[in-house]
Amino acid sequence: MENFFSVSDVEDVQELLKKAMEVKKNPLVNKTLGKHKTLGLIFYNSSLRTRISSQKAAFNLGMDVITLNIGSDGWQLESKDGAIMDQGTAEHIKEAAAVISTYVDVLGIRCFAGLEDREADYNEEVLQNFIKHATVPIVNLESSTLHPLQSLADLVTIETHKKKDRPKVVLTWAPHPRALPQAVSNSFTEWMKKADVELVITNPEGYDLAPKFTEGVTVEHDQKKAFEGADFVYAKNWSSYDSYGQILSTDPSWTIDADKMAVTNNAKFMHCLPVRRNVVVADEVIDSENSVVIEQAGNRVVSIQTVLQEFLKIRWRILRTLKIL
Ligand code: AN0
Ligand code: CP
Repeated sequence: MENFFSVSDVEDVQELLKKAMEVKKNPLVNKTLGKHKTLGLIFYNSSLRTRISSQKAAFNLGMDVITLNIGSDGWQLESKDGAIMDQGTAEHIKEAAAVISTYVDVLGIRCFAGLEDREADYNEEVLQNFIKHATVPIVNLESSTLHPLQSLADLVTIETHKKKDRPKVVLTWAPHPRALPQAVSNSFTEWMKKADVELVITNPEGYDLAPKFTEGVTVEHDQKKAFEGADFVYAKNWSSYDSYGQILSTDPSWTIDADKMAVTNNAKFMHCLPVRRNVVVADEVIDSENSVVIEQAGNRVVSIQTVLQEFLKIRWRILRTLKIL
């Protein structure tokens, strides 16, 4: 693994899951692996879980952490190649990525979708530029279209709670007053396709995710039908992909409530958080004993720690050296 940008960077998802379950069981066995190594974290957007779980995981490995909030602390960074920089941006990612690489050993970046220009978002300009110009491994802390650390934590959560070899997992759209990215849902879909689960996605018409993610997956526009027999219900809002970035519906009949959960196979309720109560999910569901959202968020330490461990092991440095030679 050279970077952790998408599921495609992972050679063997089952193997990584196995390592993650070990980390969950024994988080401190590698407490000196990261001695004298530094994790850099760059945030273009807000975060609670990603920021704190990354720090916690680094501490579990004996690493130091440096965080930079672009926007409030850092220079505005340019991501377009060949840009004439006479507007708002003061520094190009080309220099920023190369410079930061001299200070840190692994670099995490969060930069959400702008939700205005679909092509620019789906080209992943910011993260791809960092990958191109950094000389240390890049970890995706949620990019325009993907949130793989969340998906690995989700996979750990499902592995922990599944009662059959191939559980039915339903990813359901839910209403939200703001336009949100498709990153969490895209990523969840691509990771579940590599896991041993029966995946069904349910969303209103007009909210189908990008075909490259939904290819081969059952998409059901009748939410209640999709919920039948589900072992896991994963709720998330996303804005439209077809009418890019738009809110086409805030229909409260899509809110996850106890009536809908009643047709499932006593399903566990999942959400990546932050969640808007009584808009996305009714209190009666998120407060029920079937809700695993807090443990799921706790597994964010497990997912980033598993990834950091991979990069701290000698193999990565040999790969990078050979490439430079
Ligand atoms: C973000 C999103 O939907 O991508 C982050 C989720 C982890 N959510 C919000 O902005 C509310
Ligand atoms: N789930 C998640 O990534 O949360 P934060 O946005 O708080 O980091």
